[in-house]
Amino acid sequence: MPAKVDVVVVGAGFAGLYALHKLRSEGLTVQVFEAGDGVGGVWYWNRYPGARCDVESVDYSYSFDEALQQDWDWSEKYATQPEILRYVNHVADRFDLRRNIKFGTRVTDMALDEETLRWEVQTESGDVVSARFCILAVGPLSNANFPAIEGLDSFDGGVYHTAHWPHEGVDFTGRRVGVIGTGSSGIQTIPRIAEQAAQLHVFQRTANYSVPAGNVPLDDETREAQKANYTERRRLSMASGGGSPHEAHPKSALDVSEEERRAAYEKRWELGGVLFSKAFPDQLLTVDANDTARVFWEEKVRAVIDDPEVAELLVPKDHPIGAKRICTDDRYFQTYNRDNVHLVNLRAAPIERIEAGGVHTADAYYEIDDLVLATGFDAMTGSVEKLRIVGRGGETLNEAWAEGPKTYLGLGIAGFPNLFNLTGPGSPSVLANMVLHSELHVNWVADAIGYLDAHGAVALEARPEAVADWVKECSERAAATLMPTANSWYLGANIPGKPRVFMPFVGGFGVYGRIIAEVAAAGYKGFDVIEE
Ligand code: N01
Repeated sequence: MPAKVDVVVVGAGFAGLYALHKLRSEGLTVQVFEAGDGVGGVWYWNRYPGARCDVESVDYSYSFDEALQQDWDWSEKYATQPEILRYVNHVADRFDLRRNIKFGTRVTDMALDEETLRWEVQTESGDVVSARFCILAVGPLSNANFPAIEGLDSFDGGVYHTAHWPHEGVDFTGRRVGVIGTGSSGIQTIPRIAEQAAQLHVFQRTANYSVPAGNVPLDDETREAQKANYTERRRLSMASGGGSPHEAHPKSALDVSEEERRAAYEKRWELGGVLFSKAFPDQLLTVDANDTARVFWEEKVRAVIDDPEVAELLVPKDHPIGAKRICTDDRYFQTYNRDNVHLVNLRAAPIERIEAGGVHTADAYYEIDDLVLATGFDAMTGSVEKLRIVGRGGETLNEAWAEGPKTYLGLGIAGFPNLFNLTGPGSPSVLANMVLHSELHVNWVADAIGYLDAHGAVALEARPEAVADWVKECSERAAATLMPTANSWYLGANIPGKPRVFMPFVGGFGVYGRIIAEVAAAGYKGFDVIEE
């Protein structure tokens, strides 16, 4: 491995792999470090049964290479984790990416040399590399949240976090399984575990909205039609709110007749997937509009749950539909009709402690053989903050972000020149299709590097006032929606002590793309372009 490179990239998921490919194609030397033993990032780690993407496979795939998108055949509308991992591995081989990736290697430190404006990057394995640019491609949902439940360490059986699933899989046949958590991961895995386990107890703290995924196999005709239309599909995606070619109903949910509204929701319900939360443009803007979707959802879900008391517990009461990431499922609510599945309401009786053989809640004891933690992530900032990044004046990134993440356009951080954070706070991030988002960010960074070189400049650094304005703009845009009204991980609400700041840019993927393009076209307005 060279001691000096142009760019160090941290992470070999979708963003890191494309950063390597793109920047290497521009003639730069690139070194990628990846903690896992293979490519794929979140898709490398999250191997729990039922793991599947909630963005259509045809959209959740790279657009940068026409031959790649024409050659690859997705087998289902929503790809499973194994299929996505096969795809990412195919991309790594096809573009010969592995030779610049060091696997099984966690970056620990990044320190700025204020004289040269180069970064010294260190890894847990003792590597030390000097880089002009650093790209953080660590992913917004990669730092698993292990709940601080008393006695968890003393549990005798298997403990499996959905985000760190054993590669060899887990056989729950004949076992008494407990699942803690009913977010997207829990909701996907619970039906699959229920099919295998002898008994399944689901420990639910907060009920969640989920819609049927509507997954179907793709036939040749559909694939051909999609491929024939790929250019247009990508164009629409790049201009869209969330990075896939979706158009909401043109009118407010409140400006249409009951019949028309119902038909629109019915259509989205039949199509399946997360876009149910975007059927009407104002669904996430006013409670009245949101209520129309919520009531429709509730009617649909209550109808498939046999026991009305269980249904009552499964219907969320505390947040508007879509204000937390809406989940998608394959017969999740129907799973509670099975004799071997039991819902435990932690709101009525919280978990008090875990013992060797089971879980104690305030009013009962449950004998459990295996525990599944579907307890999510320290999202958006968690993986960045695990690195010790020291910028100007010896300030660490964690100090700079003590009150919440502060970026300009999500990409630049004042005091940390030439350090680019991809798909994180201050960008649409988790609200958009992460593959196209990664491409958008990497292309922007590649252009920025090209601009610096063309102008004989050494570094790009966000100005403090641009950061302050962007943080304000992001928070004002969020406040104009219902999004901050839920206790979601978008706000850091799931991690005790984390500052409560709405982290993603809610203004839409297409709008964001235009903003960052305009900044670049204006000579990187809001950034200092530092000359030698
Ligand atoms: O995590 P989550 P996730 N005691 O944070 C509960 C993406 N994703 O891994 O709400 C008891 O949503 C917690 O309860 P509460 C997607 O963006 C996508 O499921 O805090 N319970 C909650 O129920 C998603 O939003 C896909 O009260 C505890 C659950 O654990 C994001 O990843 C698939 C607890 C955590 O839910 C995160 O989803 C999977 C405790 N101490 C993930 N601590 C697809 O593409 C936490 N909980 C389909």
